[in-house]
Amino acid sequence: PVAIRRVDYTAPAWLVPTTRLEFTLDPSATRVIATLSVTRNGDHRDPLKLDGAGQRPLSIMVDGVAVNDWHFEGEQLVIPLSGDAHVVETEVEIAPDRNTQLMGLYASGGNLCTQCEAEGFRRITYFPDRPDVLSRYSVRMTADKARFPVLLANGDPVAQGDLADGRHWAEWNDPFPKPSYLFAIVAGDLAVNSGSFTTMSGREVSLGIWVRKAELAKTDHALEALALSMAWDEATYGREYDLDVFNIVAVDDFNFGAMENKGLNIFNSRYILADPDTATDYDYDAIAAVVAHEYFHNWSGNRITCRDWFQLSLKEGFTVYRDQGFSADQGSRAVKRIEDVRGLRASQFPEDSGPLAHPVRPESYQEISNFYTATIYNKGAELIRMMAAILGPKNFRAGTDLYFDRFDGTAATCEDFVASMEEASGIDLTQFRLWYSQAGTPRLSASLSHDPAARRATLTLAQHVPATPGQPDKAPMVLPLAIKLFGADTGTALIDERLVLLDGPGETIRFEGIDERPVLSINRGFSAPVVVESDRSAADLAFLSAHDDDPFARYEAMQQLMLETLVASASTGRAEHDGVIAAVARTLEDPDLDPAFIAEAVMLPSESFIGDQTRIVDPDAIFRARDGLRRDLGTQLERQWRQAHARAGSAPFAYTPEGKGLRRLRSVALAYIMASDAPDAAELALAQFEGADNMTDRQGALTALVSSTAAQRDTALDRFYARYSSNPLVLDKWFQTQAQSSRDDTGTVVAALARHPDFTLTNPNRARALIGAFAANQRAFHAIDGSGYRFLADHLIALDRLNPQTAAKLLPPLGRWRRFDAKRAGLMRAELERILHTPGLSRDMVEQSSKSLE
Ligand code: HT7
Ligand code: ZN
Repeated sequence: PVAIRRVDYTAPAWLVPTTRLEFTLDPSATRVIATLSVTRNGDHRDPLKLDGAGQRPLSIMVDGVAVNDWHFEGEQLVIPLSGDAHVVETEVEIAPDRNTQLMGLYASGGNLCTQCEAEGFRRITYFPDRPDVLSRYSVRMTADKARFPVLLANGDPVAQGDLADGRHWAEWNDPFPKPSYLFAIVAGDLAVNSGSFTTMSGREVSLGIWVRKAELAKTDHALEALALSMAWDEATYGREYDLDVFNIVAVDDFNFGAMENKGLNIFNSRYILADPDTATDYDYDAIAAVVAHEYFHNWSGNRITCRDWFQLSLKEGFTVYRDQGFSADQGSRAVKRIEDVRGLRASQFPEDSGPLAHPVRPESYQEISNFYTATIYNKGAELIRMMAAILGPKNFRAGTDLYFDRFDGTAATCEDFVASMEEASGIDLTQFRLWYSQAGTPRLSASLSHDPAARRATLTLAQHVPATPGQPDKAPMVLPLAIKLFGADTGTALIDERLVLLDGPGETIRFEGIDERPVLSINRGFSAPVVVESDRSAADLAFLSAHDDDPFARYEAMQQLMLETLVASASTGRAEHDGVIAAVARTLEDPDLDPAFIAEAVMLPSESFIGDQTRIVDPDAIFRARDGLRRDLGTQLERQWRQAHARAGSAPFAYTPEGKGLRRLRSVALAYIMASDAPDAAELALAQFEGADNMTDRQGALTALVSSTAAQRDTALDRFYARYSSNPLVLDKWFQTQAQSSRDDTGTVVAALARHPDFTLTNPNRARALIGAFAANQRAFHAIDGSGYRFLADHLIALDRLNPQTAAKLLPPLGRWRRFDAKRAGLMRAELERILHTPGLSRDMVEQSSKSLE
């Protein structure tokens, strides 16, 4: 496999100022005529090289004359050109209905749609398919009118008409130069939920959410989220929308969440469709976040795109940071931050400490699709957040203004972004840039001592960045650490919060005038994405969980207390639960706390996060330790859980921050009541399931029941299936919930579900719901007989033949073999070897499996 390296970047030899595309659409044989105006870029004699994948040219013309002096270099079409400007026309035929990879032009639910990021455009036509070639596109589509009554493309509609033979045509024009990965068309039988938005300069924009007619009633939330996003980007970043039309189309078969194609976003239907009966609060939140994310890309991604794919985090990290800010402003900032940090720890931290670790700006890749990772997206967002903290809000906004103004209409780099921040603020970010080039999660040790006689507290900090593949030695990073001290007796703040920038291997900070014994609150708000190792006692953690005035730090103290308890009991087998139980009781009984915060704070760390704290993961011991603490919490606080459950009460469903918080607490409380083994627990869960007027409560009850052996479990699963078997998105929940069960028979149940008539590998959502959820189930996946590993490998090999991208994204759990005992490690490696040696394996899977074995 060939590695593409960042240092090898060279500017494109030819530019393509304009592109005309004519599609004659047919699911089994679509003709594409591409007319490119090309201009030589610089002083060279190189031929024109156009990327292609899977197709052959039917004809090639240069300046209106057929030519045959072209050849292939691999899949690149090489055309010698004598002058500095030419018009090149190619014609190809492609088969969308045989496109199971879902890249390029493909069929989904009888409609046709495209996915071009990162390198899908080359599967549609020959083109320099790289993000730094920006072109103005005009598109004409011709299709059967009965089958494809709606024809959409990027930009603004220009004209449409009927043909005599039952076909019709439409022309669209996008005035903004864009890279090929932002190209999109859709043809289908779709209905629209229309809206409008008046921009800050008074322009009227038509908004449309396009779905199958039967789903129209589920699109209001997405449409509202779109208008809210447009207003938020104006208010927060001064960014206005630029076309007359903004369309979103939902499709069922999609490799990712959504795609920000200029003026024509295409979405996985799970991030559009919502009504109370079928979508959870989590789904509603995710829909708003993804709609916002794709909309925000119009500036951070489309108007300013990436010079090359090594700069992917330039658009993705910044856009995640922007969508996180948007979501935080819609509800509770604290709860949003807790959710984001939990997500980072669940997906990015393990990536950063495993064989697939890579810097936020990678140095090389074999298959770029493998680099749409939590590191690029979520760690990338943390980098922007740290710069915002270091600069302060005013300077940060000045930096983004400068960046947007200076690089508008160009393909830029991460360096351009950081340099804009530096120039606007006058703050030197030289060392900060290491965050872009060094992989690995820094570990920070923090120790606070107190000398009452000298009235002084001394904080000793030290950092270490662990080795990662290809990076054995690391330099110290800049860590912005928000710090505060509280008096252990009075609970009062002893100093105001301050931002300490640790930029060396270690530092000692003195706080004068401290009489009372101080308790350290550090990395408040998760100001730096690091692992903190502190010597704070269990009593101090419990104190912070009750008294810290930063909700995130309060949550964090509780998590740390739980983690230390669980790690100790997993390794010694002895359970000492009193401290956690008392701290949880205090939180539950605090009348001033938001129920949404309580729900987050009282939830135990996941089994995988507990495992991340240990050198060799023992999934069975971790399960026993966690289950034991859950049971003790359930039993000893049963009265409080029942109160919390009842408090969340019977108010009719409303998607409001208050409603969401109460529902969240309700299901967390129900899960603890189930854990208490109270005789009526399963009946209570079934009653919540049956009485629910919304999916959040119903799914919460199903999740509480699915790990139990009570008869109510099967009743609920059967009723759920009967009610929702015709709704693919809800059926995904049915598969997923069962794959997450901690019952002893989950491996067998999941194997049977993989043979269920409703299971298919051709739909990525369904594959992820069962296979992905199973691989994240620590107990079942890591069964000591290796059956979980074998199951995953069998399905990834099968999935790779259909959809390599989706298969490769599900492989990383096998790559964590170094963290397990010799027996499990050997079994995991054997499955990785089996995958790697499968004949015809995709480049995506070769890269993931070979790196995972290194
Ligand atoms: N920028 C989009 C990435 C994306 C994608 C990547 C690979 C394969 C399929 C894909 N679909 C969308 C999504 C985003 O970050 O907004
Ligand atoms: Zn994105």
